[in-house]
Amino acid sequence: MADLQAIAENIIKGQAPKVTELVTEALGDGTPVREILHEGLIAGMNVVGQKFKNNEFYVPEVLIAARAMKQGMALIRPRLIEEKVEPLGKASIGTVKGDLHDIGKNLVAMMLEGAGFEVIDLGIDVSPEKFIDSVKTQGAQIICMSALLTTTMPSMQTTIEAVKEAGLGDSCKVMIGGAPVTQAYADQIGASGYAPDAASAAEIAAELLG
Ligand code: B1M
Repeated sequence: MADLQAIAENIIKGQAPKVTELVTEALGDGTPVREILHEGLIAGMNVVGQKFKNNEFYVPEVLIAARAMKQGMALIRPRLIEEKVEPLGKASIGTVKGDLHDIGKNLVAMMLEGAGFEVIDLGIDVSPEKFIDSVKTQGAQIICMSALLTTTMPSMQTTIEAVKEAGLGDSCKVMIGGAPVTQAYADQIGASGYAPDAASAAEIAAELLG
């Protein structure tokens, strides 16, 4: 019988080869792919998120755990599609127009994926039009915007206004974050949510779509 707890523990330790071995074994012995995903991979990433929030883990540990998670996901993804396992939701994420910082944005993307979201990563320097296109053509249910510069924060407001003008205000949520961003700013520009760190971002996104 597959050891799902061992998969979770090796995600936390960032042991990608061990995760690959255990996930392959689990798929081989017929463990349902949903269980491998939720009780193995996501369970491990949840602990990583909590440790990051509590300052027990720092960026390098999270990146190493995320790499292990990605390898496990690559193995189960064909089976998830085959068995039509629904993601928690579809999120598009990007650093806003004019802003090239992507370390925090990448962490948020990984935590979203680790929580069970399908993530469309739009990269850096993302215009309002590109965010809107991710909703219209790819079915994103939540737009996640990151900004690290006070000078690029207004692009978040421009995007929110463009979302409303495009008539998508009811069909998609908008979450914002990044070092200079605050809850007060999110309230001021009418964002649906704000998260101070990557682990909270995954929790808030799940709440917003729940
Ligand atoms: Co830049 N930079 N930088 N920089 N840089 C800052 C942000 C700055 C504070 C440094 C400083 O002056 N002390 C300053 C901004 C000042 C301001 O606006 N108030 C600054 C500046 C001025 C600049 C340039 C203008 C410098 C210049 O060229 N004169 C330039 C701008 C380029 C541009 O974007 N157009 C620039 C360039 C760069 C580099 C390219 C050299 C590099 C970026 C490399 C990269 O990202 N690939 C860089 C870096 C590394 C930084 C610092 C040192 C680190 C940022 C970082 O990655 N932090 C930064 C100073 C600092 O913060 N100490 C600085 C780690 C990361 C994990 O944290 O991104 O905050 P963070 O993400 C967190 C949370 O904020 C949250 O979760 C993450 C994990 O917990 N979060 C979200 C982030 N996005 C979220 C989205 C969410 C929810 C949560 O929902 C959607």
